[in-house]
Order: sequence, then structure tokens, then C-alpha cells
Amino acid sequence: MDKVNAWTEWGRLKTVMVGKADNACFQPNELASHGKINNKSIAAEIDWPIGKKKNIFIEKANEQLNNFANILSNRGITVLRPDPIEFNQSIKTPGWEIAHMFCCVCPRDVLITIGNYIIEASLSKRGRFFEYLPYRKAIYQLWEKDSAMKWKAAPKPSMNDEMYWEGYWEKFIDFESKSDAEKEKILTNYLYVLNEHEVAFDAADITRCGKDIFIQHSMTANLKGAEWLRRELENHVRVHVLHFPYDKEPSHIDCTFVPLRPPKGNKPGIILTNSERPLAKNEEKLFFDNNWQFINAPKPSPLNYPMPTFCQSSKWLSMNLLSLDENTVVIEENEHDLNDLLENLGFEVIKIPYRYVFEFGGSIHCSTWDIEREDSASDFFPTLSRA
Ligand code: ABU
Repeated sequence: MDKVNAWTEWGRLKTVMVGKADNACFQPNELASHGKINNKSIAAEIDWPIGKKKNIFIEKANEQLNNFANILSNRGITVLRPDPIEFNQSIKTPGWEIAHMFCCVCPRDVLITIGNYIIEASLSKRGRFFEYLPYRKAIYQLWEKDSAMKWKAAPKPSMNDEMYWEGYWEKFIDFESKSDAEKEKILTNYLYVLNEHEVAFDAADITRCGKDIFIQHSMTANLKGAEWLRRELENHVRVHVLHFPYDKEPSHIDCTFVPLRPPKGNKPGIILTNSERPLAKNEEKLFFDNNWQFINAPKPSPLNYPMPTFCQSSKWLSMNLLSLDENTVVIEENEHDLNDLLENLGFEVIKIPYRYVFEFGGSIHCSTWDIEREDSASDFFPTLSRA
């Protein structure tokens, strides 16, 4: 590792954190999170589980995480790992108490590198209040090694009841019986369980394209969070908010809108998009004016869907890939159609088994945090500079 530096999703990867499943618990039910059991045959008979996950599942997830970490190391990439805490303990603040925490499989949600800045996000789920702790030792080591590194932690939200709109959970009742106009109105009111009382965002709601970063307004990132980033990062990057109105539970942009490579000469840049979650029409122009092309990811593989019983992510984990450089990507081994699409686009595709990781919060991109890439603050949206 030479320095903290990552401006894009595709610069050549040099240093990365890969999560660990040790001590993982089920994500606790709380105002911002209502666990859903995917297996219909048992869903009516059991409640959402509490406490630690079974060791056998922790071990299987760790096998897949370790295998991924080894593949990256063997390619000369420095791999850091977190220091798991005991997640199976209750935590209490002046405003609330919860029976246990979650896990440290997904550093992507907690941390983002933007240029030479490491930013700790302000997550909004109570079970994740202390999830920055497993990464602090690594962050201190990076900070001590690289005197140019800047370190910012977003304001820690209270996570008190006022931060959440409980009506969200009823928002889509009878949705299908409504007229198209009513549906459109509900989808574009962008009211989520996380409201605007306090700054909050998961780092995984952000994607980077050099001088410009994009944050989706979601269940886990509010407009105050985007505004905090805009003010803190002024003179560093331009911050843009994106909306994906047809995603009823938007959370984390990396299963929806995934930049793969930048425009070069006449050749357009490529963003992998999600056919069920198109970008709001009025937000497309910036991309098209700057020679970016949207290519829809293929349908998720039937080998991975239905999702594992306790997985809380959508089937679109299929497109949750990690770029090692602008010609090399890592995808889940069952996603054959995605493999073919990417190979046709000229990518080298590395396939790894990862299904056991899904129930721990995500897939390949989620379980990583890229700390160093070979890239710079290039301007891939020159129409903005001209304006
Ligand atoms: N952690 C990524 C989840 C995104 C999705 O469920 O689509």
C-alpha cells in the first residue's frame, strides 16, 4: 500500500478491505429494518431470528470471503481485514436500546475513499451503530503511514425514533390496485423510512466517477446526508443526487447503477444499469451529454434466485461486482448471462462462489472497501466544467 487514493470505481485496484463473518448476528428488527424470510414454506411458521447466526453459516461465508481475499492477494493486491467485535451484545444510548448488533461483512456500507479522504458514513440502523469499530485499527494504520490522508467521520445520528417514518412500511399496501397516475405519485414522492431529521447515509449509496460522485436518495441515505457530503467535499468533488423511482426499497447504489469504465475519445463510458430500476428520466441528460452509455444487466441467474432464506438484499446482488481495473471484474460464479455480457464488452471476468455471503448483507462489491486505486480526479462530465 502506497497511499490512500480512490477517485473511481475502475482505477487499477492496489489496496482493499474484505469483510469477515466472525461473530455475525441476524440484522435486528428495528424501526428502520423489518426482517423478511424469503422461504415461503417456513415464513409463516417462524419469527425473524434474533442473536448470533449458526456457526456453520458463518464458516461457509468466511470460506468464500477468504477465498476472494486470496484471489486478490495472488494478483498482487494488498488485502486488509477487519477486527470483528462481539456483535451479540445489547447496546444502549440515551434514546434507545437494542438486543444485539449485526456483523462486519460489508465495509462498503460504512466507509468510502474519495481521493485521499477516508469518510466514515453515518449509518441509520441501530444494529449498525458501532460498525465502524472493526475498521478503526486499519484506518489508524493507514493514517499513520500516509500523512496526506484525510479522515472525516460524518455526524453520528441519534437514531432516535424521530429519524424514521413508520408509515413507510404501509406505503405500498394495495399498490397494485391503484391507477397508473396514483402509482407514479407514490413512487416519485421519495418518502422512505429514513426521514430528514438528521444527516444519515450509508457509504454504499455513493458511486465515484473522478471529479463527480453520485449518491442515491434511498432508505439508507437522505438528502441531508447528500448535503453534508456536498459541503464537506466542496473543492474536492462535485456531489450529485440520483433517484431510482421504481425501486420501492432503494438501499445501496451498487445493485442499481454501476460505472464500469470511462468514456475514451469517441468510445462511450459504460454504466451497468438495472432494467427494473431505471434512473429518473430528468437525471439521464448529464450522462448522455457526456458520452456515457447505459447497458442493462441481464436478469439475475435462476441459480441464485430465490435468495437464501435470511438474505435481506434483492436478487440484483447479481450485478454487485468489483472492478479490479477498467478491463477486469469479479462477479458471482452463477451469473452466467452477466459473464457473457461482460466478456462481449471486452472484460476479463473472474468468477467466484459467493452465495453463502449473501445473507450477511450483500455480495462482492458490498463486502469490500477499495482504499487505493491507480486513478485521479479526472473530469468525466466536462459539460459541467464548461457550464
Ligand atoms: N447491499 C446491497 C443491497 C442492494 C439491493 O438489495 O438491491
